[in-house]
Amino acid sequence: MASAQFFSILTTAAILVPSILATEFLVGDETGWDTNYDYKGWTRGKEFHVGDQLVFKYIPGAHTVNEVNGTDFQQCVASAGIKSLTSGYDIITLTTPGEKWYICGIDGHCKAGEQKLAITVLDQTVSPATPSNLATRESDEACVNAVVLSVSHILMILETLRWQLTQSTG
Ligand SMILES: *[C@@H]1O[C@H](CO)[C@@H](O)[C@H](O)[C@H]1NC(C)=O
Ligand SMILES: [Cu+2]
Repeated sequence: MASAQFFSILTTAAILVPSILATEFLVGDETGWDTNYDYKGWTRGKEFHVGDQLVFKYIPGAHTVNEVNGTDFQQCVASAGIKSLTSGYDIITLTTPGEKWYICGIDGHCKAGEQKLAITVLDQTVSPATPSNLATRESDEACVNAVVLSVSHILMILETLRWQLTQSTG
């Protein structure tokens, strides 16, 4: 009985820990996805990893999110991109490492309005903390520690119960 519970706890922890470690980035922070914003500046000091998510927030119809390749990014060509999103709250999960390019497909927004974002996605291994992302990494660690603590707490309770059971039957 205890071992079944033990495995279900381990499974829960195995599911929880990676999702806690993933970061969700709101592109452009309070500005969201818009023209005349410095997205290059926004990426400065940020680290993007496989499993993280980008959230593009804008008024539906006002903009689009087009994933393109490096050439189309330079030339602001959105027509034949990799994918196009239009919901106004587009969530992109970064599934592969490498460079990723996003532009707005509305005429002039990329070229004249600088509505373009280029990022480099690193693999999932946790990199050494840099001052700029130390805060998020520390809170990640706090979460992991909390999970580990509660798992060991539950195990302790189970152990106590088992001991009480053997006492009462023996
Ligand atoms: C980039 O994508 C366009 C289509 O949008 C394609 O014609 C072009 O060959 C691609 N360039 C590279 C370097 O993959
Ligand atoms: Cu736009």
